[in-house]
Amino acid sequence: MRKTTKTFTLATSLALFALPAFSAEIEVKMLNKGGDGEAMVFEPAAVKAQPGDTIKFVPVDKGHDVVSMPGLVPEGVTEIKGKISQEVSFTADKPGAYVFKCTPHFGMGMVAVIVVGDAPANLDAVKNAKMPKKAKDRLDAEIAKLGL
Ligand SMILES: [Cu+2]
Repeated sequence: MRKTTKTFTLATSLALFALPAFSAEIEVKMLNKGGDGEAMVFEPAAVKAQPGDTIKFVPVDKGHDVVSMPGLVPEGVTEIKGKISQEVSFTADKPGAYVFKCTPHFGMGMVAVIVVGDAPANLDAVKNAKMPKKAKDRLDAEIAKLGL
């Protein structure tokens, strides 16, 4: 009996792996303080996603917003923008890098980068973007964490 169950489980697991388009929902928290002690953060601030995944920004702490940065999203992506303390979800259909800021805390380095697919075509634009030093430093560090 036990053996049959095991065999069935293995077969089921293999079938799940074989599904081509399994899309995930990835949650990014908006926080006054991150796990590493840093103030005003998206957590995680760097996300690797696959086309079709949904990214959900959750205002765990109030007073934050999430806004895509002009020129720092894949071509053809329209602005993604929430109001202060509002949850925002979007489906990352287009491959590339998406940079988001929190308007009130951008100067304090509150940025996030979502990379969809393996080789973002707009990575250079993102790396060379002009922004406040704290935001730039955090963005550089997060891109490095993704190995890009
Ligand atoms: Cu904020």
